[in-house]
Amino acid sequence: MMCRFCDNGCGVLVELENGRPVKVRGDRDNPAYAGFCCIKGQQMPEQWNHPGRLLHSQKRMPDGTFRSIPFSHAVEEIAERLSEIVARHGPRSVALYRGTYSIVNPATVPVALAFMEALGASLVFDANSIDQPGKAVAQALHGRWQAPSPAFETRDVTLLIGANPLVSFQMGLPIANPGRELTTAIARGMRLIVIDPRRTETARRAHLHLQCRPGHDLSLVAAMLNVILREELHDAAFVEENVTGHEALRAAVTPFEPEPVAKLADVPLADLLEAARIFAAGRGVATAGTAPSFNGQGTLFEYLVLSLNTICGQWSRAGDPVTHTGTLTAPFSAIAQAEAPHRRGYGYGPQLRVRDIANCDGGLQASALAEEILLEGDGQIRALLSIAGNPALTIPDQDLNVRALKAIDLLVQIDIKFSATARLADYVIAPKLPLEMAGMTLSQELFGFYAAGMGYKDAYAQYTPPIVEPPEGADVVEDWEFFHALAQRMGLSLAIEPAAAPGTSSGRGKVDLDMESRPSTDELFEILTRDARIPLSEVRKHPHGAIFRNESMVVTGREPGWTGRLDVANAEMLADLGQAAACFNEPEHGDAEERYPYRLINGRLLRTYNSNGQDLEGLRRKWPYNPAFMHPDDLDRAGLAAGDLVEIHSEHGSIRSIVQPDADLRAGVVSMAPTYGGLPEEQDEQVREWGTNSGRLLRVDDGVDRYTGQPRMGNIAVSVRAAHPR
Ligand SMILES: Nc1nc2c(c(=O)[nH]1)N[C@H]1C(S)=C(S)[C@@H](COP(=O)(O)OP(=O)(O)OC[C@H]3O[C@@H](n4cnc5c(=O)[nH]c(N)nc54)[C@H](O)[C@@H]3O)O[C@H]1N2
Ligand SMILES: Nc1nc2c(c(=O)[nH]1)N[C@H]1C(S)=C(S)[C@@H](COP(=O)(O)OP(=O)(O)OC[C@H]3O[C@@H](n4cnc5c(=O)[nH]c(N)nc54)[C@H](O)[C@@H]3O)O[C@H]1N2
Ligand code: SF4
Ligand SMILES: [Mo]
Repeated sequence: MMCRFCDNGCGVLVELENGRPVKVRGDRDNPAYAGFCCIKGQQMPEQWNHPGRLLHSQKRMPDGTFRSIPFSHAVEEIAERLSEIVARHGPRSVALYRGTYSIVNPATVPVALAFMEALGASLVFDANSIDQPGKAVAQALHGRWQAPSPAFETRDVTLLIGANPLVSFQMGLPIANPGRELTTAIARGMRLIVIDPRRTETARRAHLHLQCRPGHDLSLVAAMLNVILREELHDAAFVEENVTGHEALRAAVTPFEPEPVAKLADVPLADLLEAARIFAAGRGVATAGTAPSFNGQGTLFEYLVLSLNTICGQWSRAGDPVTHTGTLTAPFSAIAQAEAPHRRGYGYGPQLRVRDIANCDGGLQASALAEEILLEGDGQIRALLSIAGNPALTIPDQDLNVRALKAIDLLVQIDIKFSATARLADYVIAPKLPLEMAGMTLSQELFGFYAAGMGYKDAYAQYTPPIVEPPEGADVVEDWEFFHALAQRMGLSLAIEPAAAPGTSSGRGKVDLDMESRPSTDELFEILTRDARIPLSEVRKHPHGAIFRNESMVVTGREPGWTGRLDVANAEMLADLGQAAACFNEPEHGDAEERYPYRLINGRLLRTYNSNGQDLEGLRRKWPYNPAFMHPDDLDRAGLAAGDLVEIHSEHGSIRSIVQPDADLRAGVVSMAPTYGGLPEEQDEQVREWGTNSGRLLRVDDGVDRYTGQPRMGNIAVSVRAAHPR
């Protein structure tokens, strides 16, 4: 079966005893994952049996306690309250938040979006907006190469910036079994370059690790472009044929001289030069993780990464093999030609009332949700349907978000447990766990289109049937069933669209769902994969998953008369770059530098997945909380020892945390796993048990990316000092 504890979708085997899951291990017969299964996936039995798991939907009583309620009653009551709200305030007063776990079941998002559309409601907030929304906007401004980046087997260089794929299983190495892929690639000579303030699990295996100060990624990439263009190391033939604006880019990166940039980022100049030269000489791809997107200019940064790939010609050419040919998505062609930018990618409807934020290709900005709930007047959000995310812990400025979620008229949360958000909800819908639902690798496949260097390396697919029944007496549903049932109650008709890679929509349009009776999950899966290259029925014949390579698929040559070009000199991007150039060597945090001498960064832990898994004993053994990791020398200097309670202050707020040494971190940096802790009022007492929410140190209006609305979420100026238990 397919593990869905995280987005990696491992092929695993589940041992059952009397219909109950007891053990999970990797499936050696799975051709892509080859027996891989991490410690999180192994906890699925504990998660299934967990006393905190919700087996019934919950309703908040007037006294604040929760009572179990049959799913059908919950739907009836929610439909009634939503209808009232829409009748009084219009459909704009109803918003949706789609969290990370909404991709566990590929039918969830399509049905939820269909519900919103049928309701005429347009405010759909997306967790991606507080992740790497600039990636999609940058792509729109840069244009798209209609063939993938070079196949992983053919790469001789990989550049990772603020990404740790050996822990995150995403971002820059093929998903499935990235550790094994990296070992093989390094053995055949691929050189890995990592830019990260921590000597991470991934950086340890790098040919070159630039252990930079956080927050200098934009300058570092601009300096690499400077070196490459100045030394004429770029792919001149590719640029000549396919790119517009490289002279303007050359001029714009001129101020980013490698010497001062290396000095400010505190990396050896020789290493920065070598990184630029190796990357330009090799065949490969540069991919960034979350960290650089958190530094206030994610769109511009991602635009520079795309430009770096482009001027070095890091895209497949005519005749190159295509290894990821798609399986559950519609067939697409790979053509060695540029699709010129033809849309803005940001600044389109719906327009929010606050901070001049509108929608963008990276999703509607979730950090504006609280303000839209709290700001009275026309267009105020009065109901929020929150699916499989945890906005009370994950959106920057926790105190503000929790205040808003407490104030809203109707909060419905779909959640497997009483998460921080669920505890604020009026209704909690109890969903099935992945073990109890069919699944398929469609979401994983679509990752391949998120950014260059992501997704599967092969045309792999798996379908998994449900493995176990929900525990006896449970009244749980699949997430999408909630929206279908709600639509039925409210007299709405839903239609969903088959999944397709960007730019390859079949044009056959949407499919109406049966609104009389509930469709089956398999029926929905059939619709979603209607145009698939490999029919779902074929994929289902391979219970261990299979690779459906199309050996004959190669990149074809440019179409006759084609004139599209990739743009590396978008006017707004270069204007922003000019501004960045004017101030890149000024102290970043101004007057705050002295009072807040450390920089707080985010670093994910292997044993949890965002806010999920923190309650499972099997995962709590190493760290039940999220430590504030610091370099041992910094701890010594501050008179702190492992396990000490500290106060961490930023200009915006303060939290309590427990420090732990990490000699792999550079000095001056504090690294914490984000999205931990409970509600703000509980955190001081529970810091050793559940950890702390570092999002309380953030502001929603500080360091905002002007294209996506994403606030600064990393590289926060902080102070750290010993605290005494209250
Ligand atoms: N300060 C700071 N903030 C951040 C980040 C950061 O690095 N620093 N990272 C950001 C990023 S990259 C992201 S993607 C967002 C994530 O933000 P969200 O998507 O909002 O949060 P998650 O913690 O992924 O949501 C997990 C929720 O889903 C529930 N859940 C778990 N399994 C299932 C299931 O099978 N079905 C259903 N229905 N629910 C399930 C869990 O109980 C939990 O409540 O946070 C962002 N916030
Ligand atoms: N085990 C596990 N896996 C996960 C998740 C999880 O919570 N746990 N979350 C999932 C989600 S939602 C996402 S979006 C992905 C994220 O995937 P990644 O982006 O790979 O996430 P991280 O592991 O936090 O890696 C970020 C790296 O950036 C470094 N860093 C911090 N600040 C800076 C900086 O200013 N510059 C540079 N160059 N580097 C910096 C950190 O030290 C860290 O090593 O992971 C996914 N996978
Ligand atoms: S990496 Fe993700 S999908 Fe694979 S076993 Fe671990 S939690 Fe499950
Ligand atoms: Mo994320």
